[in-house]
Amino acid sequence: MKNDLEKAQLAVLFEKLFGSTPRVFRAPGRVNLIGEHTDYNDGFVLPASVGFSTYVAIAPRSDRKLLIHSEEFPGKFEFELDRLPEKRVGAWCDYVLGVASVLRRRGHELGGANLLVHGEVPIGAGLSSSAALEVSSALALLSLDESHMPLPEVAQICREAENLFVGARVGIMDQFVSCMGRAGHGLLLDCRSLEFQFVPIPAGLVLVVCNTMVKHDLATGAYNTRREECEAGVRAFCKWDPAIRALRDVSVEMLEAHGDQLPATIRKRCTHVIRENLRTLDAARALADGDLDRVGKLMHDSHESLRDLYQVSCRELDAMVEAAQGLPGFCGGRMTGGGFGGCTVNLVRAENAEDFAKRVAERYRHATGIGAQVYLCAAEDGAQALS
Ligand code: GAF
Repeated sequence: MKNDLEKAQLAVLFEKLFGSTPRVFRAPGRVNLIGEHTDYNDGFVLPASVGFSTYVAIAPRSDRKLLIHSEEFPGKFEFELDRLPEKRVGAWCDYVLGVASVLRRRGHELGGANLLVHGEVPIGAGLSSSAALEVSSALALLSLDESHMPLPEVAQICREAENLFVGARVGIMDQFVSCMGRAGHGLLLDCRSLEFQFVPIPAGLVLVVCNTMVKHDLATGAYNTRREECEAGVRAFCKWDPAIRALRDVSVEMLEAHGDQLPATIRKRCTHVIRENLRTLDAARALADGDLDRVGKLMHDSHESLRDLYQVSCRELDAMVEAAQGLPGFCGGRMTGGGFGGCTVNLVRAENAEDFAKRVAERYRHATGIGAQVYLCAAEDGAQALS
């Protein structure tokens, strides 16, 4: 219903702007239930796609220009398809351009097109507005030559766009779940093999996403540093077992045997990743069994590990996690996404969700002086063509 409405409104606007009837594509943002900073370590993640989406309307042009417009993001961009920039231009259109450039490099003959973007995923909140824009743009651009690409491949193209064009060394989680998410389910993904399974989220639970409304500047630099620290960990463990290719391959026994020979910071980062992988598998089982006490405990441990070992939390995220404790209907919560601001995710019983949202925001304001936004979400389906 909501998607039909968004599609119709965007199509009307598109016709007014460009004088032709578009096709419309949608891709959602995500929350990650558990499995943080594990994707680029070939590990496991358990995200869900949520009801905020980015919509892209597209229609071909007769020349070889790419026009990228949006009503809510600033700037109207025009590029020659045969002279696309090699690297980011420093604007939101980079996510679209990056995808176009990777598709062309892979041999897709894109023709000229007009694109109109409508994004409702909160920006900078750690809910993957960039993956939603990449994936919806990829589906739109692929429709130009009627290409049928399996969605997991679309996810890989989008990740490549972000790694090589935008210059952010992200893992595959966000793009994958934006493509493949399923209503009512978390998606347990093996980020090495890309095998996945859907884990039902017990009926009667709401995903309450609490936005701290802060995003610290540190985020991008620190993300890349964490990746380098993990790589340093892999190099160290390789000395003890040359078969180790990623932290995914390091067992807890190996960590315990050799951990004290690692520099303290590297040891902390490795400990987080190795144990977070186990917690993620454990949480997927517990969620499927409806063992919410166990899921809650694992989410709690995940947050502490991200705070103390991986050191990607911040005062506001900790305050938001703290604010949820003990509220009626609360089953578990933690920071979600890359960290240094953004959101927490909370599993809350449906009958308590409205009250939880109000009270968590009050407590957070009391602790930090900041007015939060709180979203009551369900896991929704991944990307799709709407027309
Ligand atoms: C960001 C990245 F984009 C993901 O790939 C993932 O690494 C996440 O941070 C941390 O789990 O969202």
